Amino acid sequence: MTEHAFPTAAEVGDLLKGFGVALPPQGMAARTPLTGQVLGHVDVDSPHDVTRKIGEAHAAFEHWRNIPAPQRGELVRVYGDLLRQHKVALGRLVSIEAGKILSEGLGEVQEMIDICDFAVGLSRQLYGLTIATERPGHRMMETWHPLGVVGIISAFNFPVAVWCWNAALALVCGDALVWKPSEKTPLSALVCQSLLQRAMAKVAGVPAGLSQLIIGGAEVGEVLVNDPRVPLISATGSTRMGRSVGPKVAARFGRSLLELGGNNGMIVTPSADLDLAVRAILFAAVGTAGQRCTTLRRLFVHTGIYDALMPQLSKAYAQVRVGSPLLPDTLIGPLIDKAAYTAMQTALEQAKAAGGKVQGGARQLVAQQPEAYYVQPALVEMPAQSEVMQHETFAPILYVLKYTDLAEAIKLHNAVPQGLASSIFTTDLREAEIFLSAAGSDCGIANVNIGPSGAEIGGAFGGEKETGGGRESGSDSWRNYMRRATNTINYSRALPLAQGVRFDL
Ligand code: UN1
Repeated sequence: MTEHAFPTAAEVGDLLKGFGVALPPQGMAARTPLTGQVLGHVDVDSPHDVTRKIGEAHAAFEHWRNIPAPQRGELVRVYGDLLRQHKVALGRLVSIEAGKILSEGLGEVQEMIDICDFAVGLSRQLYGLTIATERPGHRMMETWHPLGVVGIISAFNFPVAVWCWNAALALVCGDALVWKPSEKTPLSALVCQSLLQRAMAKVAGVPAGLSQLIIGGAEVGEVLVNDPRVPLISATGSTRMGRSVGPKVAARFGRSLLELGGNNGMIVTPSADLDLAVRAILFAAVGTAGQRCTTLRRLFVHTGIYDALMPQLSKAYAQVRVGSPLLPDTLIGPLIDKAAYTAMQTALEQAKAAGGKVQGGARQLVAQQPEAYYVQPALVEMPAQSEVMQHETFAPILYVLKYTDLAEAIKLHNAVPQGLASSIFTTDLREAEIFLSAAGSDCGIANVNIGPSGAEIGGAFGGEKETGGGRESGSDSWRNYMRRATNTINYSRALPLAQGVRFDL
């Protein structure tokens, strides 16, 4: 395999062949944001195909739910091993398809491996409670059962890890999978699916239709979302997408697990370790070219340290290397497409109109890659938290505001519709604890002395308000993928009724 800074269709074809994936001559175009060029084509599913695939997944579920959970874990263990073997090639494909730098592409595959390990352990720990009953000679308990077919809708920015958070847990929980990846990243989805098929073939007793992949646009997702045979839809993407998906699933009394937009903030207090803060800000704000749902977008800096922090930050911004994400020195790869670039420029214009002072934001590598959208990250000093800061613009724009009082900063921090991730930089115990308290950050993720992004898989991941309320990945998120039955067992010879009710003939 020849490795270039800018991939060719031939290189990607070879890479896919290594995974046993062959592309058809026609279909939906798969592009790379590194050059904007078409890498190949993929078959698109019709609504009829989607309905059939859901049926196949459902039939597989009816078999899979009877397999003991530790044996289901064996499938995930084998899958994790395959991911270890193929980490480098899959990480590279993720970089090529999503535009993130190689170490982040590899990191994403590592997240898959980590969640597989987590799920394997979990396959022996799907615990229910035993509950004290008020009746003599009775026992009460909770049993967790497999839920059914889980529909997974994933976004371009984490094209493989977020699917795997869902898939690894759902599989050990006894569910079948139907995955609709972003139309922008079909190739890495084909590879994940092909590797999972390989794992399935290695483990005895796995039903053939257990994992289905559906490729296409919103019309394909719509069929999945509306099908009553899919009790859970786990969807990651924009708040706009969630607004469309959530009510449709609710209308048929399905469950949804939504991971939607973030508008993540950080407060830097006077006692903060500024060197640490600058490094954390840089990674959180410009990593993945500002295209993480956890990307740092709003920075609140205390007036007492503003003049010390801003020059350091500004210098760091000027030094960031933008270019091919496949080169080892690059820190920022391209935006996903032209629409992302246009949205970024529109937001910067709005910020300027609201009195913002903008550093950076210009397009890069235009002559070399005219069809790709590389940008210098933008640092924007704002006079107030104006309208543009209420929205998530999926690009590397960091808005900076001054504050004087922590309570006021927390209030501003929480005064946006989204509630995903947040952080405070402080060495003052009181400030840290206030930020983490009930009256502090209103987000699903609240950190101290680390940025808002780059979460480990062990914690529950997700956020409040317009972020959608879902929690996936670690902690007890597995419960989303199972149904709970409360069981009361009478082992006495009497029939006492609860609450002392009498009903004797
Ligand atoms: C996302 O952007 O959809 O915490 C997920 C993080 C990553 C996951 C981001 N582990 O930044």
